[in-house]
Parts: sequence; structure tokens; C-alpha cells
Amino acid sequence: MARRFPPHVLRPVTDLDGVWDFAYLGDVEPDDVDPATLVFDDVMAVPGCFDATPAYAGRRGLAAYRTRVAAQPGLQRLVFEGVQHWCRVLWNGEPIRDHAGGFTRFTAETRSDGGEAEVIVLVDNRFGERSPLHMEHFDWYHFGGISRSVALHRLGSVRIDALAIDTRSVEDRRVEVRIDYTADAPATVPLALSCDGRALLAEDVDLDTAGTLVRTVEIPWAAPWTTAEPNLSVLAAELGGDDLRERFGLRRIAVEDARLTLNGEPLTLLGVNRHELHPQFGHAQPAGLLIADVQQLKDLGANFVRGSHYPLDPLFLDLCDEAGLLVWEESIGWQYPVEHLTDPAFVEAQLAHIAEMVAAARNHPSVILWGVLNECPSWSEAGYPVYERLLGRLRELDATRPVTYASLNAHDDKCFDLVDVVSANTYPGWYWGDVPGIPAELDRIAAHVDALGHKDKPLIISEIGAGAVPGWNDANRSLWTEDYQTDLLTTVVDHVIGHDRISGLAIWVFGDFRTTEHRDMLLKRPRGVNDKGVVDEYRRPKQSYKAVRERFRKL
Ligand code: ADA
Repeated sequence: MARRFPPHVLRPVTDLDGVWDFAYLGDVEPDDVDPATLVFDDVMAVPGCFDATPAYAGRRGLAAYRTRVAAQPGLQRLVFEGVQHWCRVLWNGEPIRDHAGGFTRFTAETRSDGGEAEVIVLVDNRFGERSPLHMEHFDWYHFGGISRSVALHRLGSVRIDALAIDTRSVEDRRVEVRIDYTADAPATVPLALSCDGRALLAEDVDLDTAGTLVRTVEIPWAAPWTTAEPNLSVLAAELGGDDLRERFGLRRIAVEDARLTLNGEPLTLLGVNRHELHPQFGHAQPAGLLIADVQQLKDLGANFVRGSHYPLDPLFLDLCDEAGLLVWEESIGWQYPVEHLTDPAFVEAQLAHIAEMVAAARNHPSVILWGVLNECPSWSEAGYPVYERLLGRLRELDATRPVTYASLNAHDDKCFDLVDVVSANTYPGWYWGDVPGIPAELDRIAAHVDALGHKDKPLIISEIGAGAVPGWNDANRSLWTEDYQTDLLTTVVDHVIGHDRISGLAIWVFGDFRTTEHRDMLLKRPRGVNDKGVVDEYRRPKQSYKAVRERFRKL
């Protein structure tokens, strides 16, 4: 997998990315598949999305991927960084794991006697009960496939399952290190911590069959992580012959006087929402594309990116760490109806998904905010307990970052008391109202939030924008032209920059992207594309890009 540091040096890991055997099965239930009779008559890229290739464009159904691996005797762990959006993993024909939900890392484990093994992954991109997190009406195209990297880890008798590094004091260069482990049997084994190649600690520890080791260490040479100087360190843990490395930055994110602060300095967040979609690759994001996106975000003068509306590619977060970009990382969601939001099966699936999101992203200094449930029923009494549960879970998993969600309509929202940061999506000048009315509407939102008693919470305009068909201009500067989009976005940016109450802006959206096949939505999306991007789906800048860039870069 493409990362910017090696997570393992001792543990044997085989990268399984490449070209796998492929069979499109279509309208077949996973339980009815006999792996012995599968005919693999095609090939597919891993990572990749099968329905982003011309041969399978538009297909919704079951697909089978196959590869062969060299196993060693003992415990084998397959690590999937993301599969869209339901899958069953089979090892030599035996199911070893089902997983629901795209965009997050999960593992599948089995014991092997060694030798060659066949790995089959049944991948389902249909909507329905098996995939409660994904719904057809969402405003993006749900591409299917093994969309992120896969690796095979060969495990010994002691395993480091997670390594969390939290800054405890920037001034004292102090971090807390937590190691989750499992072991075949209780044992006394050596533990060593090092950072940037320098030893920090070495001792013997008594292990149970599962547990967490917590140590606090000082790293005197580490400089703080800031947007201007994104200093990073790599911490390595070794335990009983196994190892895991994580990269982190010394930094403290907090809410002070209605602003988000980074190491005590107030932040003004200026940026964009960003989908991980591409016409040719679907949700799979080649490294070159991620690098190009980060280059463009920096060129735009953005310091902030909201990962709308699901957990982002781990390499993108690595690149944001290095570029000093600030990231809002959120769990999957898009206007779930109340009945769906309150369904216990959905809540359980969200809780599992949130845990996977936090596990994968918690050590990235660029991630400054956790979010949930974009534009869901935070206006309903019934929705309140679900927001409370999910936001509460985020806080339990990580007390070091503020939590938020993007509200569909700030004026009738009922859940703002549950967040640290209030975030409002709003489309004046597009779905309603006009461009000259935008400043008054933004002020009205700010006044309303204050009147509700949330004066002390930072306020972010988490979405605002207008559609622009690439290259479309006319003398009337009318809806769908690049001219209109430019007028709207410059009005927004000019009003938000220097605003005494609004300290964050995420323009909707960075790049154009394919929308759902749902007819109601297609009728509102020329070319089947949500074209509110400041660049098109191939990242070619529109007129608005230049205008926003001029303004963002002044800061
Ligand atoms: C909403 C939603 C976005 C997108 C946007 C739009 O605010 O959160 O995902 O659908 O509207 O383009 O209308």
C-alpha cells in the first residue's frame, strides 16, 4: 500500500495490489455462490472499481475477485483498506469475514498450515439490507470494487493491533502512546519504543492474551506541527517480535473563544469539500491523482478540506499531514431518512464504521475535526438520540479532537448542543434566494446560532456553492454558467473572510463528480454530474478557481 512511511519493518507483509482474476456474477446472492464453480473470465485492478471500467459501467450486482498468496504456517491477517461496499472474504473456499461499508480499513484472519492459498473476495455494490450505510439516493455515484489496497500480514504469537499517539503537551514535547495487542498466551516479552530512529524506552512487559499498554514519553527534538511548518515524527513500537510504526505531529487542537485553535493560535479555515471520485477510477484514487489534488488545494490557497462524505484515503491524509492542510474527517452519510437513521441495524453499522474511521485516521495531525451524518435529520426529535450516540462514541474513541456535523438547515436544527463546532450547509443564490442576498443569509445563520446559546462555539459554513457546466458562459451570467458560479463564490468568500463570527468555510465542492443513477437527482444534474466544482471531474480549473484563489491567497 502506498504510505509515506513503512508501518512494519519486522512483520512480514505482502502487498497484494496488482491485477486480480475477476468474474462479474450479477444478480446473485452471496450465500448461493459455490466458490469451486466460479469461472474467472476477466481481470481487474486492485485497487480499482469494476464499474468504473467500460465493460462493467453502470452494473450493480455481485462480483468475485481472486488472487493467490504464499502463506506461512500460523495466523494470517488480510488487511483491506476499503471495499465498496459489502464483501465476503474466502480463504481456500471458506468464508472468513463479511464486511459492510466502504471507505474504511478492516481485517480478515485465519490460521494456515502454509503453502499457496486462494483468496476470493465477493464484492457487492447493490443497495439493501446488507449495506445499511449506503443508499441509492445519495448525491454521488457508489462505485463498487476493492477500491483501496490489500495486504497479507503473517503474524506471530504476539500481535500489535493498534498504536495510538496523542499529544499530551506541545510545550513539553510529551505524547501518550497506547499499544493494543493480542497474544496466543500470557507471556513476558520485550517492549521497545523509538522515535525518528532514536531509542525512547526498552523494558520487559507481562502480557495477557489481549490488552493495552500505555506509556508517556518525551520527544525533546520534535518540533510542533503547524500549517506553515508541518513537522512530523515516526514512532516505532516493538513488542515480542512484532512491530508497528505510526507517524504523528505534536499539536493541540482546541476550541477557545468561539474559534478553533492550533497550538493556541486561532484558525481561520478556508477551503473546500472534496469527494474521492474520478470518472476513470471511481473511488479508487491513484497516488498521482492524490498528489495532484493536494497540489491544487495548496495552489488554491486552501488550508482546509472537508472529506465529504466518508473517510478519506490514508495516503491523502499522509499527504495532508506533509502539506500542512487541515482536514475534517467524517463518517459516511447523506440525508438518511428518519426511519433509516433510527433503525438499530443502521446505528450498529455506523458505530462500527466510526470505530474503523478513528482507528485509521487518529494519528494524522492534519485531522482536526471528526464529523458524522451529513445533512441528516438533526432537525427531528427522533434523530437526536442517534446524533448523541454517534458523537458520544467519537468522543469516547478520541477525546483530543472536537466533533461536529454538517447541518442541512441551521434554522431548525435541534442537535447543536451536542457538538463542539457548529457547521451549517446552505445554498442561498442556488436552490433559493439570490447572490446579493447571500451576506444577509450568512449573518442570519450566525445570529440564529448565537441566539440558541452557542456563542462560544466556532461556526463553519460547511457547504455553499453553485453549479457550473464546465466551459459554459453567457452574457446573462445565468444559472449553470461559470460566470454565475464565480459571482456567487466571490460574494461568499468576500463576506466570510474577516467575518467576526464565521471562522470556517468549505466551498461546495473541489471537483465535479458523477451523481447517483437515481432519476430525481439526474434531472437536477446536467451530464449526470454534480458540477458545483471549482475544477471539473478531470481537475481542469473553472473560472471560479482563479477568483477564489486570488482571495484565499491574500491570507
Ligand atoms: C448538499 C449535500 C452535498 C451535495 C449538495 C448539492 O448540501 O451535502 O453532498 O449534494 O447538497 O450539490 O446540492
